[in-house]
Amino acid sequence: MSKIKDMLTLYFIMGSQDCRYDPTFTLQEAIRGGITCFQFREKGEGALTGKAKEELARSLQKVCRNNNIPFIVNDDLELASLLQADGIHVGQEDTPIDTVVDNFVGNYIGLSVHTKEEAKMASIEQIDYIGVGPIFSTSTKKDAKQPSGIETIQSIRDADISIPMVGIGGIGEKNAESVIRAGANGVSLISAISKSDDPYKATQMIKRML
Ligand code: 3NM
Repeated sequence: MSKIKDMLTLYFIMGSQDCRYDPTFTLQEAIRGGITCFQFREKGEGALTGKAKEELARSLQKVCRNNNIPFIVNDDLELASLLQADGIHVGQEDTPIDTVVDNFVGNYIGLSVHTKEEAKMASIEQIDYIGVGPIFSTSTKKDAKQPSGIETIQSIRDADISIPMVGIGGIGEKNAESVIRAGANGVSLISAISKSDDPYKATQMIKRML
């Protein structure tokens, strides 16, 4: 399997606003439990900004580097470039994808899509993977769209769109396997790990399902 597909298997996303415990500890535990990629998404109510955001990003990046886990920055081209992050991820309403493609020099560019039509428009030459969501209902992203179920993933695969793909939104131990079975290369998730009583155990349980 290709490197990017392996990397997408268990893709953990979080920012300080999502964490029950200290973010650096949470990330360390998630890595110990078996995540394959990390996205720093400092966004929404209570999120850090400016220097505090940068400092947290640097500390999380260090944890990733020490453990050979790719470090992806969500929708902040300046920070991603400053830190020489491994990748950047943007949504449909974030920094325009063309601006990201023209300016980001790291390895991976990810794009969020919500429909098969948006997936069709994602150029495989320019984008390394797509995040498809929300699959199930989520309370983590306040402006998330209506959940689509696994059908969107199936319809993207049925349309022979071969770009690497992860599902997102409301994914946890009980439904992760169904997302993979529908055709995704991996699952991405926030609260199932970041808000768990035991982020290490929660990660391990999800990893076993994949
Ligand atoms: N993007 P949780 S849903 C960040 O639909 C994000 O594009 C989504 O959080 C999308 O795993 C979502 O806690 C939140 O449900 C995912």
